[in-house]
Amino acid sequence: MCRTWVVAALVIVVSVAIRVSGVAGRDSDYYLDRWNDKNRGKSKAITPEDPTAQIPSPLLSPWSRLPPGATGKLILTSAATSNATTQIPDDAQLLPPSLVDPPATSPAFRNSSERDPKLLKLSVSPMLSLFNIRRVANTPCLSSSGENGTCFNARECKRLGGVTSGSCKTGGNCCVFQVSCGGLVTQNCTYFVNENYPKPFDGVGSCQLTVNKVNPSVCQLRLDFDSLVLSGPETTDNRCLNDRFTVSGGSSTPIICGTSTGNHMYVDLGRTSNTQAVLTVITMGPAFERSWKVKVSQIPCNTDYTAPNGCLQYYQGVTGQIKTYNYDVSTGLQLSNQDYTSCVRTERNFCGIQYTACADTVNVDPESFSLTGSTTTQVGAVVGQANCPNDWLIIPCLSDSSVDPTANCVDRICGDAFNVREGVTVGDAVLYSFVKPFTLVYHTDDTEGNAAVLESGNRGYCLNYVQQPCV
Ligand SMILES: [Ca+2]
Ligand SMILES: [Ca+2]
Ligand SMILES: [Ca+2]
Repeated sequence: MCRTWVVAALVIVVSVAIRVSGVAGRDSDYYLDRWNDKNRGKSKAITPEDPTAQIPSPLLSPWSRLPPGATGKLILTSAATSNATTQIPDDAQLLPPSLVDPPATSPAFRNSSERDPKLLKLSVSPMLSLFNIRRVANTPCLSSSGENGTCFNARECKRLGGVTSGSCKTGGNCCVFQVSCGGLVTQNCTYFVNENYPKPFDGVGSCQLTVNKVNPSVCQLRLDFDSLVLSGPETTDNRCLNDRFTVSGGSSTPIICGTSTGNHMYVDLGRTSNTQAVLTVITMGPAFERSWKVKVSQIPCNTDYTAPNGCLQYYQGVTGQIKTYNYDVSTGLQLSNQDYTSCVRTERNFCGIQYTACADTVNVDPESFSLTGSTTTQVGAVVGQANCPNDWLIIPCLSDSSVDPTANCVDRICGDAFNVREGVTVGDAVLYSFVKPFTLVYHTDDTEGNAAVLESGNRGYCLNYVQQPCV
C-alpha cells in the first residue's frame, strides 16, 4: 500500500482578469492578433467564427455564470507555465468537477450560436488549450496487473517515466513506476526490479537503486519484497557471502540473501530533507536465477503507519505472521549476523499478544521455530540470557498463560521449540506477552556450523500473532 500524498508535476499558473466591458487595457482582440501573427504558417489562424472552436477553457467558466445576453471582454494580465512541483494531499481536487467538465448545461453555452464570439477566440489560444488537459487527482490506485500506482493523465504518466495500466475511477489512468539497475526513484511507490524483469537475472553484478525523498515530510521507506529471490547463504555458517541485498544511507539494516518474498523492511531516513537511500543487490558466485521486485513506499513522519524508531519490521493489524528473512521451513536457512527489532502496532483496545509457531507440514519435529540446536539433536526449549548467548529472540515477559501474564515469564528464548519451559521435552506452545509496545528483538551471531555447539538446519522463525483484547 502506498498511502501518502503525491506530487502533481504540472502546475499552470494563470492569472486571468475578467472585466466587463467599459474598462481600459488591451483586449482579447489584441492578444488574438498577436498570436495569429506569431504563429502564422505554423497552425491554423483562429477566427471568431471558427465552428470547430472548443467550448471555453474550464478556468474561464466564470463566464458561463454571466446572465444570458451579457457581453464582456477578457483581459489577460499575465500567463505563464511552469514545471515546478508541488505537494498535493491525497484527497486533493485540483479542480472541482464543476470546473473541469464543460459547462454544457450552463445557460450561456446551451448551443454554439449563443456563445460569445470573443470567448471562442480565446478558448483556442495555445496557452489556454493547456487547460483542456483534464486534471487528475493523484490518488493511489491498483493497476490492471495488480501493482500499486498513482492516478495521472496518460501524458503526465509518460513524462514522469511511468506506464499506464488500467484507469482510475476519479479520472486518468493508473500510472505504475518501475525502475531497474542504475535507476533513481522520484515517485512514491516505485518498484525496483532486476534487469529484464519478470525474466530472471543470472549473472554477476551490482545493481543499485537510488531513492530520493519525494517530499521533505518523508521519514521512512517501506520496502515490500513482492519478490526477492537471491542465492542463499553459504551452508556452513549461513552467511550471505554471494548474493546480498543491502540498504545504505538510512538506518542500519541487516544484510540479507536467499528468498524473502512476502517479507518487508523499513528504512529510517530521518527528518533531513535531502537524505538519499541506496538499495543494492549484489549477485555473485554460482549460477542462479535471481529475480526481485521490491515496492518502495515513502512513509511520512508521524502517521499511524510510520514505524516507531528502531523497528525494522512493522506489522499492523490484529493478526499477522512474522518471519525472519530467508525463512522457509523446508529449505530456508537461518541467516547469520542478524540484529533487528520487529514491532507490532498495538491496535485500539488490545492489551496483549499471542504467538504461535507457524504450521510445519514438512518436518517430523517442527522447525518453524529453530534458532539453535541441530536437526539431528533436537534441544527443545532453551530460555534465558545465559543459555541463549548466540542466536536468540527477545519477547518481553513471554509466558504460556493467557490469564497470568507473569506465569513462567521469560524474555529471551532460543532452541528449537517455541516454548518458555526449558528442561522438559516439550514441543511448541501457545505463548503470550502483555508488555506494550509489542516487540521482538532478534539476534544471530556469525557462526552456525562452526559454533562451539554445532547448529544445523536452523530455519529462524515464523510466528503467527493474534492481539488480545483488553479485559
Ligand atoms: Ca542458529
Ligand atoms: Ca522443534
Ligand atoms: Ca548462529
